[in-house]
Amino acid sequence: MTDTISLEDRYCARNYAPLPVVLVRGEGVFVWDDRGKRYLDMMSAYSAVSHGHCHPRLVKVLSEQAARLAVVSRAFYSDRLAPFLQRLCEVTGQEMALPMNTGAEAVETALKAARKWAYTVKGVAPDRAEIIACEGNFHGRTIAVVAMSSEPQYREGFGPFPPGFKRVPYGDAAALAAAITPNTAAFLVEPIQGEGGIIIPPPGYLAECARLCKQHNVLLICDEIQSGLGRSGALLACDHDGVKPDGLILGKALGGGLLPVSAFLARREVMAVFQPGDHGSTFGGNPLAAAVAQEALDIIVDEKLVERALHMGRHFLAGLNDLDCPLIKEVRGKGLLIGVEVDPQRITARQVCESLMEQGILSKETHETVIRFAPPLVVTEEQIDWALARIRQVFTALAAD
Ligand code: PXG
Repeated sequence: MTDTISLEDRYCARNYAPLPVVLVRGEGVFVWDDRGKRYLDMMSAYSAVSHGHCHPRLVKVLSEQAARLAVVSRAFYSDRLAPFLQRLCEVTGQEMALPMNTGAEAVETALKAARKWAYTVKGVAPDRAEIIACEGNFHGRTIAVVAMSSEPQYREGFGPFPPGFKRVPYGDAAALAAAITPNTAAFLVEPIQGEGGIIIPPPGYLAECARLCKQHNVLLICDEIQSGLGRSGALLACDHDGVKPDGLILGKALGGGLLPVSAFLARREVMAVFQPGDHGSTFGGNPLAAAVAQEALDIIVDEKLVERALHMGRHFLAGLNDLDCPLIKEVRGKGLLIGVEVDPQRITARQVCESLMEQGILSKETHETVIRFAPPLVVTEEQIDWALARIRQVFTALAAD
């Protein structure tokens, strides 16, 4: 184990600080380290592994498609892309999709769509389009995306940044109303802020934002890369507020935990801004990704992963609320996207994650104070109860220290 860790430290950029565990195998909600110890994965690769590790149906489609045709680029049609995007549009209620690979690329795609829509449809003067984002947002790591970030570490040393972005407090529709100008192209928002600390806005917030956007001819673009595809106990977290956004960004779980697959989806009128040559990606929409992602969507329906996330999430949240430990400041979540905020005067989230790891539960802190619990959506009630017993032990032991 130490060999692997020191080798990675020598050859891999130190842009992460992993917990000291070397994982070698995964199956369903479990992963195993190089000593054969089993862990319940409560992180799911930041929600990318909603289907569980190495889902047999996904592995089968992946290997069959890999042996048939994997990558051709969008210079040609493939028999896999159209059926995948048709299915994706049907399940999300959107009209058209632009396939990419990582989340940040799909966010960039949304920003480009919004700007070009502002110039060609809304009539904003050249280079004056503004996009409004939220304090505490997380939309990825590219330069344009971190230009929107309020987190100093994500920005420091990476400027200068492109102009045209503004921020408003999250959860405050009045602040959005005050920030909108005739040049506003879009409001970009996470229905639940994941990386920001599992922050759930007040009920009705998104519906009020949607009303304001409609009133001012501003696109409402929801980043559901982390919150979408069942994670929050609804197919899309914006469904909780009955909102259908003008633009929708998906990633992570769309690739079934096997491949990076993302997409920007929108109404026909918005997507129509893209002409051949405007935007693209060598790998975006490749047949291998399309086949896996289509199967991933089918599994969400067949295995009722949305309903499972809702019920298991309620059970898990109730159990965490019962912990009643002085180290815990707040427990919050929706579906299986749950955060436990600890008192920074008494403990760091990292210490809790390290103790959980010893007990066979993998999780990862977000910021210094929030422990994220986001298991694969296939998790069972017994597995949650098993985890709750260990989480209780860990908090009791740490509180006694
Ligand atoms: N939007 C949201 C809401 C996300 O949570 C992204 C966009 C970017 O996705 P990609 O595929 O480009 O990473 C995310 C990603 C990290 C990190 O270390 C990223 C996420 C969560 C935790 C850590 O960059 N979410």
